[in-house]
Amino acid sequence: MPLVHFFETSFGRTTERRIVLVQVMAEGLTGWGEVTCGEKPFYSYETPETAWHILRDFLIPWTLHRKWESASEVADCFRPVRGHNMAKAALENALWDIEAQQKGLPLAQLVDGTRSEIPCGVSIGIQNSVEDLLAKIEKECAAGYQRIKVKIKPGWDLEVMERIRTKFSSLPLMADANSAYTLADVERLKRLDRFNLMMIEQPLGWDDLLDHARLQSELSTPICLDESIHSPDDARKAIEIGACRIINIKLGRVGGFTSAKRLHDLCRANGIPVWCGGMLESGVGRAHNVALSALPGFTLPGDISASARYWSRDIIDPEVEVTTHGTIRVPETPGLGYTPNLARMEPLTARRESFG
Ligand code: OSB
Ligand code: MG
Repeated sequence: MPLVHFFETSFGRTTERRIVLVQVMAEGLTGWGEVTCGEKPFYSYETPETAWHILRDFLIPWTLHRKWESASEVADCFRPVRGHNMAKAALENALWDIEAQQKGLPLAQLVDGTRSEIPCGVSIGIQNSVEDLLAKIEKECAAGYQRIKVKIKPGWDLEVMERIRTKFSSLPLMADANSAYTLADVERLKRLDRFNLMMIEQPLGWDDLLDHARLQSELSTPICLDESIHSPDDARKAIEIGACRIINIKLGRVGGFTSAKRLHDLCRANGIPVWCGGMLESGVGRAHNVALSALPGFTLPGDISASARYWSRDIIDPEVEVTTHGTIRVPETPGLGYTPNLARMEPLTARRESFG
């Protein structure tokens, strides 16, 4: 699926998504899940190829022809595979979709969501010029989004923030570095404190907690961890050593709803706000993100914006839409609440494999 506009982070530019979807048929119902990994192993080691392999050779054989009482049982069965959380999440989340349909409940309600409307922010990538970035921020503010996140890296940081703050002095603003810095940059990162950012996301190593704790003790801006948190246990350790004050939860990165719910509960018990991250998902993954964001601990606006920001035509009906006050209404119909459109997927499909 070609993106409407390229998306650039400190690890590179994406113009086109290649997405693995999982369609599960059980007891006359169909559930959907999305593997949210990038095309290249830059955000994490997972790619569409590794996900296909792990699903085909391990997770699908372990899941087929078994009686499942609940989607919540699946995570334990997947435990022998170390990592590969995005492959796991796609299949587990499809089963949550089926369970919600079986019980006649909206997915949000099945996973203990309480909100009827969720607050939304946008993530704006690195642009060709600061002028382009300022124009994009202006447009998204006008659309009603409740906070703006911009991507930063060394050389696209202090000056850019200065220009943003000159024009938008009180805008709820944050920065995401996607691991572009090291502890050698502490002085540079400390200079971000003056911009009154809601948080700085994942400034240091993708697999690090300790250095983030060191950095957090030097910064007044809260650190939010993304790449470093793969499980409730990672979150417990991060909180214990003070590596962050906020956590971004992504269903794929943490391995599905079971893990995401536990992580949410742990953060809530510890007074750590969470929000739902995005991975440039198609409508399928986007629908799962909407359901997750209905949980009560998701108090900060997430990176779940309208389908139209990414796709000329999304693969679900209706598409995800955002209100003029920057929210998404949580669907009230059973299951995902959005219908995957097979006819629209067909011409986009490069490969298909069935198991049964
Ligand atoms: O770090 O949050 C991130 C996209 C791809 C990989 C990593 C990230 C992102 C985003 C975009 O920030 C969020 C979105 O709009 O889907
Ligand atoms: Mg991030």
